[in-house]
Amino acid sequence: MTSSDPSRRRILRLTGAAIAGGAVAGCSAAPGESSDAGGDGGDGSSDATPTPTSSGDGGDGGSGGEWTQTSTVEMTDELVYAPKRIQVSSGTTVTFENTGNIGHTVTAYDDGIPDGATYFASGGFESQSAASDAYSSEQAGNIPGGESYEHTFETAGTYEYYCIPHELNGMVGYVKVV
Ligand SMILES: [Cu+2]
Repeated sequence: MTSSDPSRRRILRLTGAAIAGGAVAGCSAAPGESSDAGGDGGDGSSDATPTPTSSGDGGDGGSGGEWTQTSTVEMTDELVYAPKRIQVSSGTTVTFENTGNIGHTVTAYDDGIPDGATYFASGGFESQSAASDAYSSEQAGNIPGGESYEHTFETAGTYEYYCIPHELNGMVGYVKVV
């Protein structure tokens, strides 16, 4: 169990990009890279359907997804969290690192965290609506390229979070705490 697995990470990134590809046209910020990333996008969770995955994915991380044991999640210009699903032990601090140029947020769904768990969102907001409102008005909570956000996960269970500006591109991720 090493903390990273480059080959798996690459696979997840590619499938994630393919999933996001259908809706990327809506994001005018993508520099250069048009997302003709090919692939079939089929990691079993969504069958590459271009429909938004806001909360329909459920709190279990979707069906058939693999859980990567790592404490680092990259946010990329492909508008994905990579890996999309990670598993950590209780007490682990997870770093969400923006490795691209496009800004992102890490914003938990109010109803996507275990009972008794602490709400988390980049910008330090205490609820999804607070995070969403602050982002809308002044882009608060934005994580620019090269910067990162950390959160320590204590309560066991599955957490679902999303990127406010790219939720409709399918930029949603999961953390399973065991
Ligand atoms: Cu994003």
